[in-house]
Amino acid sequence: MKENSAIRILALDDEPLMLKLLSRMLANLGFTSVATCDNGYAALEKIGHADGAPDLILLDLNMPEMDGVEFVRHLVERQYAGSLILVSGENERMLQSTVKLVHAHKIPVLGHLHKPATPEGLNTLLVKWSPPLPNKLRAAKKTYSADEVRTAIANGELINYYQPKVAVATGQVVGVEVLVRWRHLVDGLVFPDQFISVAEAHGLIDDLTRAVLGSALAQASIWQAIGLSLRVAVNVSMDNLASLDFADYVTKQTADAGVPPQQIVLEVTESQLMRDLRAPLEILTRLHLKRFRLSIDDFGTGHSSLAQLRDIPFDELKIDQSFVHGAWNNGTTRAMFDASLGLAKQLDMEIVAEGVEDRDDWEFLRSTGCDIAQGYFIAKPMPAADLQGWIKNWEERVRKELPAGTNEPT
Ligand code: G
Ligand code: G
Ligand code: MN
Repeated sequence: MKENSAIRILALDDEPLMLKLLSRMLANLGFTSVATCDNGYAALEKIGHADGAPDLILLDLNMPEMDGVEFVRHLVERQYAGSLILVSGENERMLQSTVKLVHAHKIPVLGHLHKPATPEGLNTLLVKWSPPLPNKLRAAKKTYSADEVRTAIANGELINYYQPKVAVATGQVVGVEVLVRWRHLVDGLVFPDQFISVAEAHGLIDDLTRAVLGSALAQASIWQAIGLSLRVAVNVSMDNLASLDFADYVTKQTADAGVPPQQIVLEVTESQLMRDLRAPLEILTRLHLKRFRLSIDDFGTGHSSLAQLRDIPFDELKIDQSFVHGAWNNGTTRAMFDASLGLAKQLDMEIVAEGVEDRDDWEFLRSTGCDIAQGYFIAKPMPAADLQGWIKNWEERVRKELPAGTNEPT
Protein backbone atom coordinates (compact mmCIF):
# COMPACT_ATOMS: atom_id res chain seq x y z
CA MET A 1 0.00 0.00 0.00
CA LYS A 2 1.14 3.50 -0.80
CA GLU A 3 2.22 5.79 2.00
CA ASN A 4 -0.39 8.44 2.75
CA SER A 5 1.78 11.12 1.35
CA ALA A 6 2.08 9.36 -2.01
CA ILE A 7 -1.66 9.09 -2.79
CA ARG A 8 -2.57 11.74 -5.35
CA ILE A 9 -5.78 13.42 -4.32
CA LEU A 10 -7.91 15.87 -6.23
CA ALA A 11 -10.56 17.92 -4.45
CA LEU A 12 -13.30 19.24 -6.73
CA ASP A 13 -15.76 21.78 -5.31
CA ASP A 14 -17.12 25.07 -6.57
CA GLU A 15 -16.79 26.72 -3.14
CA PRO A 16 -13.29 28.10 -2.54
CA LEU A 17 -13.82 27.96 1.20
CA MET A 18 -14.59 24.22 1.04
CA LEU A 19 -11.47 23.59 -1.03
CA LYS A 20 -9.40 25.40 1.54
CA LEU A 21 -10.96 23.43 4.35
CA LEU A 22 -10.43 20.07 2.61
CA SER A 23 -6.82 20.95 1.72
CA ARG A 24 -6.07 21.83 5.31
CA MET A 25 -7.64 18.67 6.65
CA LEU A 26 -5.77 16.51 4.14
CA ALA A 27 -2.45 18.23 4.98
CA ASN A 28 -3.07 17.61 8.69
CA LEU A 29 -3.75 13.95 7.95
CA GLY A 30 -0.38 13.69 6.20
CA PHE A 31 -1.38 13.85 2.56
CA THR A 32 1.09 15.92 0.59
CA SER A 33 -0.02 15.39 -2.99
CA VAL A 34 -3.29 17.32 -3.06
CA ALA A 35 -4.64 19.36 -5.96
CA THR A 36 -7.85 21.38 -6.11
CA CYS A 37 -10.24 22.44 -8.87
CA ASP A 38 -13.32 24.63 -8.68
CA ASN A 39 -15.06 23.19 -11.77
CA GLY A 40 -15.44 19.92 -13.65
CA TYR A 41 -13.82 21.09 -16.91
CA ALA A 42 -10.58 22.04 -15.18
CA ALA A 43 -10.60 18.74 -13.32
CA LEU A 44 -11.07 16.70 -16.50
CA GLU A 45 -8.18 18.61 -18.05
CA LYS A 46 -5.96 17.52 -15.15
CA ILE A 47 -7.09 13.93 -15.41
CA GLY A 48 -6.37 13.87 -19.14
CA HIS A 49 -2.64 14.29 -18.50
CA ALA A 50 -0.96 10.91 -18.36
CA ASP A 51 0.95 11.48 -15.13
CA GLY A 52 -1.61 13.79 -13.61
CA ALA A 53 -4.46 11.35 -13.02
CA PRO A 54 -5.29 11.29 -9.32
CA ASP A 55 -5.71 8.12 -7.25
CA LEU A 56 -8.66 9.62 -5.45
CA ILE A 57 -11.15 12.40 -6.13
CA LEU A 58 -13.18 14.18 -3.46
CA LEU A 59 -16.21 15.19 -5.47
CA ASP A 60 -18.84 17.77 -4.68
CA LEU A 61 -22.22 16.92 -6.22
CA ASN A 62 -23.77 20.37 -6.47
CA MET A 63 -21.75 22.53 -8.80
CA PRO A 64 -22.97 25.03 -11.35
CA GLU A 65 -22.20 24.16 -14.98
CA MET A 66 -21.04 20.56 -14.70
CA ASP A 67 -22.58 18.84 -11.68
CA GLY A 68 -21.02 15.86 -9.90
CA VAL A 69 -23.20 13.24 -11.58
CA GLU A 70 -22.31 14.48 -15.04
CA PHE A 71 -18.65 14.65 -14.02
CA VAL A 72 -18.78 10.93 -13.13
CA ARG A 73 -19.97 10.09 -16.64
CA HIS A 74 -16.99 11.95 -18.10
CA LEU A 75 -14.70 10.03 -15.73
CA VAL A 76 -16.08 6.77 -17.10
CA GLU A 77 -15.52 7.91 -20.69
CA ARG A 78 -11.92 8.69 -19.76
CA GLN A 79 -11.53 5.27 -18.11
CA TYR A 80 -10.65 6.80 -14.78
CA ALA A 81 -8.95 4.09 -12.70
CA GLY A 82 -8.99 5.74 -9.28
CA SER A 83 -11.53 5.99 -6.46
CA LEU A 84 -14.10 8.56 -5.36
CA ILE A 85 -15.41 10.12 -2.19
CA LEU A 86 -18.67 12.05 -2.59
CA VAL A 87 -19.02 15.26 -0.63
CA SER A 88 -22.34 17.03 -0.52
CA GLY A 89 -24.93 18.90 1.43
CA GLU A 90 -27.64 16.76 -0.17
CA ASN A 91 -29.70 14.42 1.97
CA GLU A 92 -28.76 10.84 2.73
CA ARG A 93 -30.99 9.19 0.11
CA MET A 94 -29.69 11.44 -2.64
CA LEU A 95 -26.12 10.60 -1.65
CA GLN A 96 -26.93 6.90 -1.56
CA SER A 97 -28.48 6.98 -5.02
CA THR A 98 -25.39 8.65 -6.35
CA VAL A 99 -23.15 6.08 -4.67
CA LYS A 100 -25.22 3.35 -6.39
CA LEU A 101 -24.84 5.08 -9.72
CA VAL A 102 -21.08 5.41 -9.37
CA HIS A 103 -20.85 1.75 -8.34
CA ALA A 104 -22.83 0.82 -11.42
CA HIS A 105 -20.11 2.54 -13.44
CA LYS A 106 -17.61 0.28 -11.64
CA ILE A 107 -15.78 3.17 -10.01
CA PRO A 108 -14.88 2.38 -6.39
CA VAL A 109 -16.56 4.75 -3.92
CA LEU A 110 -14.95 4.90 -0.50
CA GLY A 111 -18.10 6.54 0.86
CA HIS A 112 -19.82 9.87 1.18
CA LEU A 113 -19.38 12.88 3.43
CA HIS A 114 -22.03 15.32 4.50
CA LYS A 115 -21.05 18.94 4.51
CA PRO A 116 -19.63 20.29 6.67
CA ALA A 117 -17.01 17.53 6.48
CA THR A 118 -15.05 16.70 9.62
CA PRO A 119 -11.43 15.46 9.78
CA GLU A 120 -12.62 12.28 11.56
CA GLY A 121 -15.23 11.59 8.90
CA LEU A 122 -12.72 12.18 6.14
CA ASN A 123 -10.12 9.98 7.77
CA THR A 124 -12.55 7.07 8.20
CA LEU A 125 -13.04 7.04 4.44
CA LEU A 126 -9.44 7.67 3.49
CA VAL A 127 -8.18 4.61 5.36
CA LYS A 128 -10.36 2.51 3.07
CA TRP A 129 -8.29 3.51 0.07
CA SER A 130 -6.40 0.75 -1.69
CA PRO A 131 -4.58 0.68 -5.01
CA PRO A 132 -6.79 -0.28 -7.98
CA LEU A 133 -6.81 -3.91 -9.03
CA PRO A 134 -4.76 -4.70 -12.11
CA ASN A 135 -6.88 -4.99 -15.23
CA LYS A 136 -6.55 -8.73 -15.30
CA LEU A 137 -8.41 -9.15 -12.01
CA ARG A 138 -11.09 -6.75 -13.11
CA ALA A 139 -11.76 -8.61 -16.35
CA ALA A 140 -15.32 -9.82 -16.81
CA LYS A 141 -16.02 -13.33 -15.65
CA LYS A 142 -15.92 -16.03 -18.25
CA THR A 143 -19.26 -17.30 -19.46
CA TYR A 144 -19.79 -20.68 -21.00
CA SER A 145 -21.44 -21.92 -24.17
CA ALA A 146 -24.63 -23.95 -24.20
CA ASP A 147 -22.68 -27.01 -25.35
CA GLU A 148 -20.23 -26.75 -22.48
CA VAL A 149 -23.08 -26.48 -19.98
CA ARG A 150 -24.97 -29.37 -21.59
CA THR A 151 -21.89 -31.59 -21.38
CA ALA A 152 -21.26 -30.58 -17.78
CA ILE A 153 -24.78 -31.62 -16.79
CA ALA A 154 -24.56 -34.89 -18.72
CA ASN A 155 -21.15 -35.75 -17.23
CA GLY A 156 -22.22 -35.09 -13.67
CA GLU A 157 -19.83 -32.18 -13.19
CA LEU A 158 -22.41 -30.20 -11.23
CA ILE A 159 -22.25 -30.59 -7.48
CA ASN A 160 -24.47 -29.25 -4.73
CA TYR A 161 -23.28 -26.94 -1.99
CA TYR A 162 -25.50 -26.36 1.03
CA GLN A 163 -25.94 -23.14 2.98
CA PRO A 164 -27.53 -23.42 6.44
CA LYS A 165 -30.70 -21.60 7.48
CA VAL A 166 -31.06 -21.09 11.24
CA ALA A 167 -33.88 -20.02 13.56
CA VAL A 168 -33.23 -16.48 14.74
CA ALA A 169 -34.70 -16.99 18.21
CA THR A 170 -32.85 -20.18 19.14
CA GLY A 171 -30.00 -20.56 16.68
CA GLN A 172 -31.32 -23.98 15.75
CA VAL A 173 -30.36 -25.19 12.27
CA VAL A 174 -33.68 -25.68 10.50
CA GLY A 175 -32.58 -26.37 6.96
CA VAL A 176 -30.24 -25.74 4.07
CA GLU A 177 -30.44 -24.08 0.68
CA VAL A 178 -28.96 -25.99 -2.22
CA LEU A 179 -26.64 -23.86 -4.36
CA VAL A 180 -25.23 -25.58 -7.39
CA ARG A 181 -21.55 -25.37 -8.40
CA TRP A 182 -19.76 -26.69 -11.45
CA ARG A 183 -16.58 -28.59 -10.76
CA HIS A 184 -14.86 -27.60 -13.99
CA LEU A 185 -11.90 -29.76 -14.96
CA VAL A 186 -9.80 -26.78 -16.04
CA ASP A 187 -11.34 -23.67 -14.46
CA GLY A 188 -11.96 -25.08 -10.99
CA LEU A 189 -15.14 -24.29 -9.08
CA VAL A 190 -17.51 -22.27 -11.27
CA PHE A 191 -20.40 -20.32 -9.71
CA PRO A 192 -24.00 -20.39 -10.92
CA ASP A 193 -24.03 -16.78 -12.16
CA GLN A 194 -21.72 -18.08 -14.93
CA PHE A 195 -24.01 -20.81 -16.20
CA ILE A 196 -27.60 -20.63 -14.90
CA SER A 197 -28.65 -17.95 -17.37
CA VAL A 198 -26.97 -19.89 -20.19
CA ALA A 199 -28.96 -22.95 -19.15
CA GLU A 200 -32.17 -20.92 -19.06
CA ALA A 201 -31.56 -19.35 -22.43
CA HIS A 202 -30.83 -22.67 -24.17
CA GLY A 203 -33.52 -24.95 -22.82
CA LEU A 204 -31.16 -26.72 -20.42
CA ILE A 205 -32.63 -25.54 -17.14
CA ASP A 206 -34.95 -28.55 -16.81
CA ASP A 207 -32.01 -30.94 -17.04
CA LEU A 208 -30.03 -28.81 -14.63
CA THR A 209 -32.82 -28.60 -12.05
CA ARG A 210 -33.47 -32.33 -12.32
CA ALA A 211 -29.79 -33.06 -11.67
CA VAL A 212 -29.70 -30.67 -8.70
CA LEU A 213 -32.96 -31.99 -7.26
CA GLY A 214 -31.81 -35.59 -7.70
CA SER A 215 -28.66 -35.13 -5.63
CA ALA A 216 -30.48 -32.94 -3.12
CA LEU A 217 -33.07 -35.66 -2.51
CA ALA A 218 -30.39 -38.33 -2.17
CA GLN A 219 -28.64 -36.11 0.37
CA ALA A 220 -31.89 -35.35 2.20
CA SER A 221 -32.59 -39.04 2.62
CA ILE A 222 -29.07 -39.62 3.98
CA TRP A 223 -29.54 -36.84 6.56
CA GLN A 224 -32.93 -38.27 7.44
CA ALA A 225 -31.41 -41.71 7.96
CA ILE A 226 -28.84 -40.38 10.44
CA GLY A 227 -31.51 -38.47 12.35
CA LEU A 228 -30.71 -34.98 11.02
CA SER A 229 -34.01 -33.28 10.39
CA LEU A 230 -33.33 -30.60 7.80
CA ARG A 231 -35.54 -28.88 5.31
CA VAL A 232 -33.82 -28.85 1.95
CA ALA A 233 -34.51 -25.86 -0.30
CA VAL A 234 -33.96 -26.11 -4.05
CA ASN A 235 -33.95 -23.09 -6.37
CA VAL A 236 -36.51 -23.37 -9.12
CA SER A 237 -36.40 -21.17 -12.15
CA MET A 238 -39.69 -19.92 -13.61
CA ASP A 239 -38.58 -21.63 -16.79
CA ASN A 240 -38.95 -24.95 -14.95
CA LEU A 241 -42.59 -24.08 -14.45
CA ALA A 242 -43.47 -23.92 -18.12
CA SER A 243 -44.10 -27.64 -18.59
CA LEU A 244 -46.97 -29.12 -16.67
CA ASP A 245 -45.23 -32.41 -15.85
CA PHE A 246 -42.88 -30.64 -13.41
CA ALA A 247 -45.24 -31.13 -10.44
CA ASP A 248 -45.59 -34.86 -11.08
CA TYR A 249 -41.86 -35.23 -11.62
CA VAL A 250 -40.97 -33.54 -8.32
CA THR A 251 -43.65 -35.49 -6.46
CA LYS A 252 -42.48 -38.84 -7.80
CA GLN A 253 -38.78 -38.20 -7.21
CA THR A 254 -39.43 -37.06 -3.66
CA ALA A 255 -41.60 -40.09 -2.89
CA ASP A 256 -39.00 -42.44 -4.43
CA ALA A 257 -36.33 -40.93 -2.20
CA GLY A 258 -38.53 -41.52 0.83
CA VAL A 259 -38.47 -37.84 1.80
CA PRO A 260 -41.65 -36.18 3.12
CA PRO A 261 -42.67 -33.26 0.87
CA GLN A 262 -42.88 -31.01 3.96
CA GLN A 263 -39.07 -31.25 4.10
CA ILE A 264 -38.62 -29.91 0.57
CA VAL A 265 -38.72 -26.17 -0.08
CA LEU A 266 -38.95 -24.82 -3.61
CA GLU A 267 -37.46 -21.33 -3.87
CA VAL A 268 -38.95 -19.54 -6.84
CA THR A 269 -37.67 -16.43 -8.60
CA GLU A 270 -38.66 -14.92 -11.84
CA SER A 271 -35.60 -14.54 -14.04
CA GLN A 272 -37.58 -13.16 -16.91
CA LEU A 273 -41.05 -11.81 -17.31
CA MET A 274 -43.57 -14.61 -17.71
CA ARG A 275 -46.19 -13.91 -20.31
CA ASP A 276 -48.39 -16.88 -19.62
CA LEU A 277 -48.87 -17.48 -15.92
CA ARG A 278 -51.27 -20.39 -16.24
CA ALA A 279 -48.70 -23.20 -16.18
CA PRO A 280 -46.64 -21.84 -13.23
CA LEU A 281 -49.82 -21.19 -11.28
CA GLU A 282 -51.13 -24.69 -11.85
CA ILE A 283 -47.80 -26.33 -11.02
CA LEU A 284 -47.16 -24.35 -7.86
CA THR A 285 -50.71 -24.75 -6.60
CA ARG A 286 -50.54 -28.51 -7.12
CA LEU A 287 -47.18 -28.75 -5.35
CA HIS A 288 -48.61 -26.75 -2.48
CA LEU A 289 -51.55 -29.18 -2.27
CA LYS A 290 -49.06 -32.02 -2.03
CA ARG A 291 -47.46 -30.23 0.97
CA PHE A 292 -44.23 -29.06 -0.64
CA ARG A 293 -43.15 -25.75 0.86
CA LEU A 294 -43.09 -22.81 -1.56
CA SER A 295 -40.75 -19.91 -1.01
CA ILE A 296 -40.68 -16.58 -2.83
CA ASP A 297 -36.98 -15.84 -3.30
CA ASP A 298 -35.22 -12.46 -3.53
CA PHE A 299 -38.40 -10.74 -2.38
CA GLY A 300 -38.48 -7.03 -3.11
CA THR A 301 -36.30 -7.10 -6.23
CA GLY A 302 -37.75 -6.70 -9.71
CA HIS A 303 -37.98 -10.45 -10.02
CA SER A 304 -40.26 -11.08 -7.05
CA SER A 305 -43.30 -8.94 -6.85
CA LEU A 306 -46.45 -8.29 -4.90
CA ALA A 307 -48.44 -9.76 -7.78
CA GLN A 308 -46.70 -13.12 -7.33
CA LEU A 309 -47.30 -12.94 -3.62
CA ARG A 310 -50.98 -12.35 -4.27
CA ASP A 311 -51.40 -15.13 -6.80
CA ILE A 312 -49.28 -18.00 -5.52
CA PRO A 313 -49.73 -19.83 -2.18
CA PHE A 314 -46.24 -19.26 -0.78
CA ASP A 315 -45.33 -20.58 2.66
CA GLU A 316 -42.09 -18.67 3.03
CA LEU A 317 -40.81 -15.23 2.07
CA LYS A 318 -37.09 -14.62 1.61
CA ILE A 319 -36.22 -10.98 2.03
CA ASP A 320 -33.54 -10.11 -0.50
CA GLN A 321 -30.10 -9.52 0.97
CA SER A 322 -30.08 -5.93 -0.26
CA PHE A 323 -32.84 -5.18 2.29
CA VAL A 324 -31.13 -7.07 5.11
CA HIS A 325 -27.42 -6.39 5.22
CA GLY A 326 -26.86 -3.04 6.91
CA ALA A 327 -30.59 -2.46 7.58
CA TRP A 328 -29.76 -1.67 11.21
CA ASN A 329 -27.81 1.35 10.04
CA ASN A 330 -29.76 2.63 7.06
CA GLY A 331 -33.23 4.14 7.28
CA THR A 332 -34.19 3.34 3.70
CA THR A 333 -33.12 -0.30 3.84
CA ARG A 334 -34.73 -0.64 7.25
CA ALA A 335 -38.05 0.63 5.91
CA MET A 336 -38.00 -1.98 3.12
CA PHE A 337 -37.10 -4.70 5.61
CA ASP A 338 -39.89 -3.74 8.00
CA ALA A 339 -42.46 -3.51 5.22
CA SER A 340 -41.54 -6.97 3.85
CA LEU A 341 -41.60 -8.46 7.32
CA GLY A 342 -45.00 -6.93 8.08
CA LEU A 343 -46.39 -8.20 4.81
CA ALA A 344 -45.16 -11.74 5.44
CA LYS A 345 -46.55 -11.72 8.99
CA GLN A 346 -49.95 -10.57 7.80
CA LEU A 347 -49.98 -13.32 5.20
CA ASP A 348 -48.93 -15.82 7.86
CA MET A 349 -45.75 -16.76 6.05
CA GLU A 350 -42.42 -17.75 7.50
CA ILE A 351 -39.74 -15.09 6.96
CA VAL A 352 -36.16 -15.76 5.96
CA ALA A 353 -33.59 -12.96 5.93
CA GLU A 354 -30.80 -13.50 3.41
CA GLY A 355 -27.38 -11.82 3.45
CA VAL A 356 -26.80 -11.84 7.21
CA GLU A 357 -23.14 -10.97 6.85
CA ASP A 358 -21.99 -9.78 10.25
CA ARG A 359 -22.83 -9.58 13.91
CA ASP A 360 -24.61 -6.24 13.49
CA ASP A 361 -27.00 -7.81 10.97
CA TRP A 362 -27.56 -10.77 13.30
CA GLU A 363 -28.19 -8.63 16.39
CA PHE A 364 -30.57 -6.50 14.35
CA LEU A 365 -32.56 -9.57 13.26
CA ARG A 366 -32.81 -10.74 16.85
CA SER A 367 -34.56 -7.49 17.67
CA THR A 368 -37.19 -8.10 14.96
CA GLY A 369 -39.79 -10.82 14.53
CA CYS A 370 -37.84 -12.47 11.71
CA ASP A 371 -38.00 -16.28 11.88
CA ILE A 372 -34.98 -17.56 9.97
CA ALA A 373 -31.57 -16.22 8.99
CA GLN A 374 -29.13 -17.17 6.25
CA GLY A 375 -25.80 -15.59 5.36
CA TYR A 376 -22.04 -15.52 5.69
CA PHE A 377 -22.19 -14.62 9.40
CA ILE A 378 -23.75 -18.02 9.98
CA ALA A 379 -22.05 -20.00 7.22
CA LYS A 380 -21.02 -19.92 3.59
CA PRO A 381 -22.37 -22.59 1.25
CA MET A 382 -20.42 -25.82 1.83
CA PRO A 383 -20.17 -29.37 0.51
CA ALA A 384 -22.57 -31.83 2.17
CA ALA A 385 -19.65 -33.60 3.83
CA ASP A 386 -18.80 -30.50 5.88
CA LEU A 387 -22.28 -29.92 7.25
CA GLN A 388 -22.26 -32.12 10.36
CA GLY A 389 -18.92 -30.70 11.49
CA TRP A 390 -20.22 -27.21 10.93
CA ILE A 391 -23.40 -27.89 12.95
CA LYS A 392 -21.27 -28.99 15.92
CA ASN A 393 -19.24 -25.76 15.76
CA TRP A 394 -22.31 -23.62 15.30
CA GLU A 395 -24.07 -25.12 18.31
CA GLU A 396 -20.94 -24.39 20.32
CA ARG A 397 -20.94 -20.80 19.03
CA VAL A 398 -24.61 -20.40 19.92
CA ARG A 399 -23.99 -21.66 23.46
CA LYS A 400 -20.93 -19.50 24.00
CA GLU A 401 -21.28 -16.20 22.33
CA LEU A 402 -24.85 -15.52 21.34
CA PRO A 403 -26.72 -13.84 24.21
CA ALA A 404 -27.96 -16.57 26.53
CA GLY A 405 -31.55 -17.07 27.61
CA THR A 406 -33.59 -18.01 24.62
CA ASN A 407 -30.65 -19.77 22.98
CA GLU A 408 -31.17 -23.45 23.62
CA PRO A 409 -30.14 -25.33 20.52
CA THR A 410 -31.75 -28.72 20.44
O1 G B 1 -23.96 -18.77 -4.28
P1 G B 1 -24.60 -18.29 -5.34
O2 G B 1 -23.49 -17.71 -6.17
O3 G B 1 -24.57 -19.77 -5.24
O4 G B 1 -25.86 -18.37 -6.29
C1 G B 1 -26.06 -17.43 -7.28
C2 G B 1 -27.44 -17.49 -7.85
O5 G B 1 -27.65 -18.71 -8.53
C3 G B 1 -28.54 -17.35 -6.81
O6 G B 1 -29.45 -16.39 -7.26
C4 G B 1 -29.20 -18.71 -6.80
O7 G B 1 -30.58 -18.58 -6.60
C5 G B 1 -28.88 -19.25 -8.17
N1 G B 1 -28.81 -20.71 -8.12
C6 G B 1 -27.97 -21.45 -7.38
N2 G B 1 -28.23 -22.77 -7.57
C7 G B 1 -29.28 -22.83 -8.43
C8 G B 1 -30.02 -23.91 -9.03
O8 G B 1 -29.80 -25.08 -8.76
N3 G B 1 -31.00 -23.57 -9.90
C9 G B 1 -31.31 -22.29 -10.21
N4 G B 1 -32.29 -22.07 -11.08
N5 G B 1 -30.64 -21.25 -9.68
C10 G B 1 -29.64 -21.51 -8.79
O1 G C 1 -31.04 -18.02 -4.37
P1 G C 1 -30.54 -16.66 -4.05
O2 G C 1 -30.68 -15.68 -5.14
O3 G C 1 -31.12 -16.12 -2.77
O4 G C 1 -29.01 -16.93 -3.81
C1 G C 1 -28.33 -16.68 -2.67
C2 G C 1 -27.03 -16.07 -3.12
O5 G C 1 -26.52 -15.23 -2.09
C3 G C 1 -25.95 -17.08 -3.38
O6 G C 1 -25.16 -16.55 -4.39
C4 G C 1 -25.18 -17.12 -2.08
O7 G C 1 -23.86 -17.59 -2.23
C5 G C 1 -25.22 -15.64 -1.73
N1 G C 1 -25.08 -15.37 -0.30
C6 G C 1 -25.41 -16.16 0.73
N2 G C 1 -25.17 -15.55 1.92
C7 G C 1 -24.66 -14.32 1.61
C8 G C 1 -24.22 -13.23 2.40
O8 G C 1 -24.23 -13.22 3.63
N3 G C 1 -23.77 -12.14 1.71
C9 G C 1 -23.74 -12.08 0.35
N4 G C 1 -23.29 -10.98 -0.23
N5 G C 1 -24.16 -13.11 -0.42
C10 G C 1 -24.61 -14.21 0.20
MN1 MN D 1 -32.46 -18.95 -3.29
